[in-house]
Amino acid sequence: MKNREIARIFYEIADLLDLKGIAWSPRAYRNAAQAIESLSEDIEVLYKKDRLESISGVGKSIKEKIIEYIETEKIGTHTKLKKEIPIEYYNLRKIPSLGPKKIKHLYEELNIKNLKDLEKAVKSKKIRKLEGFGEKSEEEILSGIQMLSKIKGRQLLGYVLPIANEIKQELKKDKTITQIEVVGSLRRMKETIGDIDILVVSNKPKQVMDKFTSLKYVEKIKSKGKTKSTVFLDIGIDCDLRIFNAEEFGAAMMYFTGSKEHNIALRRIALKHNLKLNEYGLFKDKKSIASKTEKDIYSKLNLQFVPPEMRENKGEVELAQKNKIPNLISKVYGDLQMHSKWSDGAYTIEEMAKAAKKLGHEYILITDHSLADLTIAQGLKESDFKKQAKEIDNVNKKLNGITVLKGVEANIKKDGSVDVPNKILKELDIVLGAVHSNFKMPKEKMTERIMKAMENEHVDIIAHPTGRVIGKRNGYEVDLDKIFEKAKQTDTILEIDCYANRLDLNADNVRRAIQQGVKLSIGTDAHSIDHLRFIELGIGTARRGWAQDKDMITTAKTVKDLKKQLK
Ligand code: DGT
Ligand code: CA
Ligand code: CA
Ligand code: ZN
Repeated sequence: MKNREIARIFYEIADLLDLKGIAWSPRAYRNAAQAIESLSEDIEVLYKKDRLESISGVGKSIKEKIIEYIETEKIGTHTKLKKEIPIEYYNLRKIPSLGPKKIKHLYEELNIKNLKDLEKAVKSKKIRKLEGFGEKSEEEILSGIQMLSKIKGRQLLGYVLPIANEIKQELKKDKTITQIEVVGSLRRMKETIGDIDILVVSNKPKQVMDKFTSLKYVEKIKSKGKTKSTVFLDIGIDCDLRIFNAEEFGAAMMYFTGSKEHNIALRRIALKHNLKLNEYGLFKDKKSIASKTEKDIYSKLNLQFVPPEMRENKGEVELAQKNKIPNLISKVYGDLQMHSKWSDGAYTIEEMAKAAKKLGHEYILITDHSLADLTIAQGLKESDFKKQAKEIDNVNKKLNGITVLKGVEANIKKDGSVDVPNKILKELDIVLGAVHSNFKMPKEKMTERIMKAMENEHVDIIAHPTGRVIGKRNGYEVDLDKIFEKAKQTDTILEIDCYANRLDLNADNVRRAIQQGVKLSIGTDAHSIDHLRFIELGIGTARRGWAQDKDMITTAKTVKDLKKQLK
């Protein structure tokens, strides 16, 4: 399938056009890229059926480029742009303080083409001398580079997960594969992923390895053997495939799911029982006494089964010994944060609702941004709320099986007040408050600011409570213990924002919050129907934070039960 390649090229064209300062067409390329990326059909099939124009965002000119790629494996416009501006724009854009104009400037003045060039220039203090830059911006660039190196080579769970599943589905077509599991940090739902680990059972190892190393995602084969191969994928990380016997599969799953720390703790327990544990089984002397399933092994170690998300050696082994592993949440019935065309979302409320219904949700909350304070995103003006409410009423009349709730993601201003008047807030079903500006306040001031918003009787939920963005910025300074206390005192809910680069609260903070008795909600922060699937990242994060149904309000099956839990 060429869908992904074509989408990638279109994204790149959009970036390069942005750099050239062309206003209109980057958006068109991005829209088309997004649609192509999320197509379930093979784009070549659509091409053969002459149905390319049925893809949303694909008009005559973009259609021609798709055809050009399918027929010649390249797109002239793209090649030309790359020649004109030979830089790794996508990577440079990861530095938060660099926009298209600055990137262009850096290229023209200092010939900076990639992150390596950028780092060199910062270190030799060349950037501060440029017009429009200074010592301060050099510092900001450096801290951006440091932030990136922290997650270096790691990728967001939300981007790796669907690819890992596609690889799994692709491999599964080989009918000699009788078992296949994605293990490692992916199975534990860690927020970033170093590499993908896959285990299979098959009696035709060579055939499986041939298929694996020739998958379309493979950019380079790093090693290829009978029982283990490693490839480098086009998304920028490795994928390991290992083949085991069916008899050993449980032991292999346990070992390669990790975490390493969890494994070490288990091996210690095994030793206490005079047993030996490795990736092939649990052994007494030289005889294997359990290996086929993880359950068998845990049970032979006198342990309760530990859900993968808990396997970090952070107290779960002790709970398993006492048979006290919590019954983790597994399903939610709604999504309490998403944006529509009314602000910076890409789809209408009806489109979002239909897509959410397909995912099995009973209710969704539309939380478009309010306008004040925000300079980048579009938002609702006071006069828009009535119109939006009417639209939501109409959608609810039209659709069955899902309820659309009225909400807003209001900005918490510097002084802790929110930028939507109470007379509007009180008409809404659920109100989110969020910090989107003035991130650099002292800890005490920021804590007071958020606590003041929690005291507002209309503010039900604090969205993305710490403001961190993975690989981009740490959260603002805030005293979470005080926030938790205030949350309980005011019946304010804290959110797990499921967006791939947010996951905020993160797993550790989820655990702290629920230990204090704070209730949590879940919201994808979707700006497109494709983002609604991020709900599974939020559920994974909740599970990594040991959350149970009682800790979350979104486990309510009905709107009525949901609302009972709000102030
Ligand atoms: P990642 O890939 O950095 O996101 O994290 P993991 O956990 O997937 O780590 P990875 O891919 O290096 O290894 C997969 C699992 O294999 C890991 O979670 C535990 C197990 N493992 C790897 N190396 C060791 C080791 O030296 N000792 C033990 N006990 N387990 C190991
Ligand atoms: Ca891994
Ligand atoms: Ca690995
Ligand atoms: Zn937000």
